[in-house]
Amino acid sequence: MRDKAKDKDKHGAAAGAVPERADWTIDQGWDNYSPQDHAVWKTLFDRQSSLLPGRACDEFVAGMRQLPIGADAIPDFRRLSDVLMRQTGWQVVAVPGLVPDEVFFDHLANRRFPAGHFIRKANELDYLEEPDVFHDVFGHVPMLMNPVIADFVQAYGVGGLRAQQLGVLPNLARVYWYTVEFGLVKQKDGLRIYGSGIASSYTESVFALENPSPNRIGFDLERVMRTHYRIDDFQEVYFVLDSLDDLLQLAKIDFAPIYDRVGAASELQPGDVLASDRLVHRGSGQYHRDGGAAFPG
Ligand code: HBI
Ligand code: FE
Repeated sequence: MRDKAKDKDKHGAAAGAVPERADWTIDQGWDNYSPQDHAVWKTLFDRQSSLLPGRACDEFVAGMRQLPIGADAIPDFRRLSDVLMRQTGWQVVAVPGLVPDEVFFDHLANRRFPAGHFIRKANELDYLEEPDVFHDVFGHVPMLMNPVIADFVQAYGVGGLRAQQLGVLPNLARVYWYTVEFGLVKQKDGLRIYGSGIASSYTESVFALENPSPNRIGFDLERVMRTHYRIDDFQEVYFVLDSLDDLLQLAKIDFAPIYDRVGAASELQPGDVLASDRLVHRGSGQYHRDGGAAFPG
């Protein structure tokens, strides 16, 4: 799972945080990372690198292979941006943590991916309050090397600014959550991870693909827009694309009539199943019925 909601203001940024710059970017300060920081990165990197083969989608593996991302040190965003810019026109900019929605959307709309500059502590490897450099760089950057995801995330930024004005941001945020963060995709050799929240999580990389508890449902835009999600535990449902190219259609259609239809429909709980759902796997729901994660607090 991703970040547990801290006391955040309505946009998600740490309540009361004051940015250095209007766009909330900061210098990554690569030289300031301690040996402990790099050691935590190595632990996380080595765990995922042994876990993801056969679980991460081909596009994730291909993107990672072309990037200066390795075990021994937290990557330098300037070197990531050099490669990313040539491949899909994106760059990685450092931020202190969650930034206000409109700041986040403006960066994405301009192909700037805001990545947390900090890394979690050794005693909290599987518990994230906010996206740190491992979630953002290991999880998101390899997928931004893929042209379809690169276009889709930029379209999300453009769409986010508009959704805010239309007052339908929660509906659009669910689309990002159930794709870019927690999406699964079908491959010839089985279900694979493309969502960054899963790819950067040791425990959820297994749960999302192999645990019998969650539902796995064929992606449908309106269905996803209506469906609440969990921020404090594994997801109760994962939506499955037949191909990443299915996201290209989403970046092209006009969401306004869809927002209207979704607004008139009932909202759905994460564990709900509809007769109209294309069920890939009907979950038992056992994990969440048993109370979910054993995380404190
Ligand atoms: N800020 N740095 C950062 N990373 C995020 O993923 C992020 C954010 N601010 C807002 C946000 N996500 C979500 O609230 C929007 O996607 C809706
Ligand atoms: Fe993320």
